[in-house]
Amino acid sequence: MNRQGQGQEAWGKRWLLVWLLGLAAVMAVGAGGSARAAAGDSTWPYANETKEERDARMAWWREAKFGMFIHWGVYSVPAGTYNDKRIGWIGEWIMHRAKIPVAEYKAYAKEFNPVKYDADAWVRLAKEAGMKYIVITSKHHDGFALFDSKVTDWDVVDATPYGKDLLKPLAAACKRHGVKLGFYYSQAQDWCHVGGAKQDGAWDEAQKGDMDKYIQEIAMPQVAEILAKYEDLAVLWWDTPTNMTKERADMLQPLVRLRPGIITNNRLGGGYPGDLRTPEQHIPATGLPGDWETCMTINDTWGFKSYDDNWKSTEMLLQNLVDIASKGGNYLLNVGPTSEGEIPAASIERLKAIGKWMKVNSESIYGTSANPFSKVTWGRVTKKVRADGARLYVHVFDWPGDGQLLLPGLKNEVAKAYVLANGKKLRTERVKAGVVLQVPKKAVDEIDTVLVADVKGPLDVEKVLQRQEASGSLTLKAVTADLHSHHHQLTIETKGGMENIGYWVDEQAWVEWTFLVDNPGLFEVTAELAGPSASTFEVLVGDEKLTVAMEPTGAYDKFENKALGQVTIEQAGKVTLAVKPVAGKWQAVNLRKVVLEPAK
Ligand code: FHN
Repeated sequence: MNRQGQGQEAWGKRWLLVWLLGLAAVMAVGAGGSARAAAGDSTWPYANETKEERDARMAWWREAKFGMFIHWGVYSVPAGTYNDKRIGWIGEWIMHRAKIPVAEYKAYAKEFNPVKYDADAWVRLAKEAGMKYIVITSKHHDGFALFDSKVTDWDVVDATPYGKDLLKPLAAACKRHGVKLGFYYSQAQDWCHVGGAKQDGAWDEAQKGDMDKYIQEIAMPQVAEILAKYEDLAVLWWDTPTNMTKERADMLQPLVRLRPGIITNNRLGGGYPGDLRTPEQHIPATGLPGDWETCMTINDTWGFKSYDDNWKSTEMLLQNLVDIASKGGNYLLNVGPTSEGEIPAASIERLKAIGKWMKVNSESIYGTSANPFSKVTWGRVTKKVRADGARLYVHVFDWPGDGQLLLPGLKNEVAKAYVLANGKKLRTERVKAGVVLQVPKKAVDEIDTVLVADVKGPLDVEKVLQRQEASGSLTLKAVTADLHSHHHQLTIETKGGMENIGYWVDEQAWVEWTFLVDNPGLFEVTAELAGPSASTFEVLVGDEKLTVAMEPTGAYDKFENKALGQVTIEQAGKVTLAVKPVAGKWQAVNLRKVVLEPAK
């Protein structure tokens, strides 16, 4: 509603009160705080939290594992097209990418009329998919609020024909269905309000202004509004800290105290770590320390684009969920509804398919922790540790043709093993390399059949090294590599149904495999690689080094087998093979595998 005159004054007084309360709370922490946040600052509201308190605060989120991200706003009206031109990249950035003037962009709001919006159906869909929480864009970078903000008229109530708060019914539906609710809030970038940050600068005079003033007059009161108004709010999801100095972050951070116990992410800026790390559109190869959440799109956009049909398969989405759980993270999977309020059918279809699998197998996801084994090539493992042992959930993506599934290095006795979907008991056999589960001929689920193995006593798994095959060859796959990169930037991604080491842009990043050789000698080294540009790297095996000048394959997904040269392995035993970029001559390469074959 328009808050002119009296209304504005009343709001101003309320806001001042909220702000003073926040400030008082900050000062209280400052006086008593001995423990400090990683950022070393008392404005971090959980500075004095003990480990037990933190565990209790994070408990629901750690149990949940799977959430729905919703990017919804005025950008769903142009839906990727401006002046009859398809605008590249993600849909919610259309205003920025096409440099649409503020007044012109704001006119789209007149067509934002989500009459088909059914908050209850959205929450039921999330629940059916097995998602335990929802995070929705209360305000994205275009500055448009999906709630009835008293701070601005650039919101759904004042600027659209729909005229009703969109978040209220969602909050009510979440409460009804026991789904946790979080709000995304773009605290720094705001392309419509004066002074908000604009990545790469403003493109319209109407945007220019003082960012501190923007933080004080728009971001702070709006954050206070959402925290005060939506009492069940469980997550505050900051995004893109463009120009967010420590001083600016310090203005926003104390507000978090208005909703005690709320979880925040690491994107506020100003050096604040928040509660979660948030890898975007990729899964860190070996997970991350602490709590983390990979957010991902189902197609290639967050906000709705009418022509983006590059939908990921159910198989990929489901295996991503399992992969993330096996590395100890959460999966926040996005939907981008239309301006009429509909979630695209392709998203619904995939979420329902995931839900079907979750109905049978969700106990292998919720509340689980990371894989205890050295990397396995047939799938992933999640686990639940109990006082008297542990339950292993063995997720089989590639069903073994010989009916034998090795749990490498498992020392514990297996008390019982069965197929989760039908309870069918499995025989187990202890072998030198670990424990073998004798599995049926056919997988129960083509995408991921889950086997359960209950083991006795404290979990005891020895890291098992890959061994040379009887033929003398060794296939070193992407999934079994140890990745070394700054901020866990290197990752394992899937292209053409096969995993590769990807995001290898940093020439300091390198990878290695350690394996056992029984029959040393001379080996031919080949690798399956892809990359659009010429690139030079070294392959180091023991004391030997091959310098490889790779010809381009044409594209990042055009893989070719390349002969790299020959190396001699002198002695039987443990051997390490590393692949390292040559500084100054490196261009990103995707690597599927390195193969060593005895030379003829
Ligand atoms: O710029 C945004 C983008 O539009 C989207 O909201 C994603 C979701 O994590 N966050 C930013 C890019 O990191």
